[in-house]
Amino acid sequence: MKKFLAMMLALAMVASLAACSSSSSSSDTTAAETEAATEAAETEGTDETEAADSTTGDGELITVGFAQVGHESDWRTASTQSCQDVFCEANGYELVFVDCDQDSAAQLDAVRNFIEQDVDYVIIDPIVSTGWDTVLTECEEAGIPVIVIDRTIDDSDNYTAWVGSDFTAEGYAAGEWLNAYAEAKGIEISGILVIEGTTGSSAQLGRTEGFQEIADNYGWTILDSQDGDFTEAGGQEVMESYCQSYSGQFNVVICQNDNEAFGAMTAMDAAGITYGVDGDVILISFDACTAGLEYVQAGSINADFECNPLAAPFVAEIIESLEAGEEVESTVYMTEHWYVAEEDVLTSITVNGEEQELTYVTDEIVEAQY
Ligand code: GYE
Repeated sequence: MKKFLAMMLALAMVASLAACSSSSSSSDTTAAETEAATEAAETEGTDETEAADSTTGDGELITVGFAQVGHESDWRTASTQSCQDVFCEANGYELVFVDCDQDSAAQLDAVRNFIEQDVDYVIIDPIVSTGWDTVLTECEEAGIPVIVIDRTIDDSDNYTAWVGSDFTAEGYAAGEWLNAYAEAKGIEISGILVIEGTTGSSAQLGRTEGFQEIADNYGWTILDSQDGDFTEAGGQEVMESYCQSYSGQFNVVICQNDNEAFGAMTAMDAAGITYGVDGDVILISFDACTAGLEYVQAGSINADFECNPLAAPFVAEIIESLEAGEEVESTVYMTEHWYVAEEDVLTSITVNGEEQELTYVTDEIVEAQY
């Protein structure tokens, strides 16, 4: 899903830069600033909650309805916090937040309620990537711009912009890291077990596809790949059954998010299976939230492929531009880092011919993480 069409809305307004926690200071938001923010998203990622103050000339707040996936993971908590920090009254917004609890039908209802409430903008983090066409048309007919964040919508491009991560690239990186790491350590990959994220979510689809492609290239055996629903309980349950079914047959476990990895570690502990830098099983995770990085630093997770949840400031920039009648970038990728537990084994990997740096986890990195 890549759209490069830009969109303009004809509402001019004065904007100022301020985070909710700091006092407002006024300055006009220009196209150049918006472009700079987009650039920053692509090159640096963002770890700030600073956003443009959208208070209109007449002091009216901009209403934003956000249909959030749920509260299944640390990543999700960070994403929600970021949106609540940015779309607050001090920044000129009224946020209507709905936690859809991983229920796709509830998410469609939430968007329809936003239309009924006549919000100014709708933000959707789509639980699954399909089934969106009708409701997006309804938003369009109501004249409400939709901004999609994080996961993608794959069966419609009827929305204004998307801000998120390249999940397939994350899967590729995990695969290439595994190959380079196993080679460097002289480890033969005997069998791989995957604990997937929510079936049908673009995060699950992309990470699965990316890793599978690399596994096929190297002729690895993926013994099993089951849905752990991006939760700790799900990860534990799937790993418990893996420990029984595949005892002695695997030495790699890939969890498609940190919380699943936490559950998998509990299950492996109970089964007496060692993992991580000093263990028998190489453990790979995605997200790299604070708790995940702590486990990387401790050597329990070998490598953690970051997914940056702080999209909200970039969404605010897009809204500011739309309010000012300016063109917006319709596709914004967050920048991510690949975190590893060992400093002296590998410093980079090659993914599709491109050299990508690996980041060794230190105290400073853990402290700075969301
Ligand atoms: O990896 C997981 C969360 O959509 C990228 O959803 C996100 C995923 C993230 O539950 O922790």
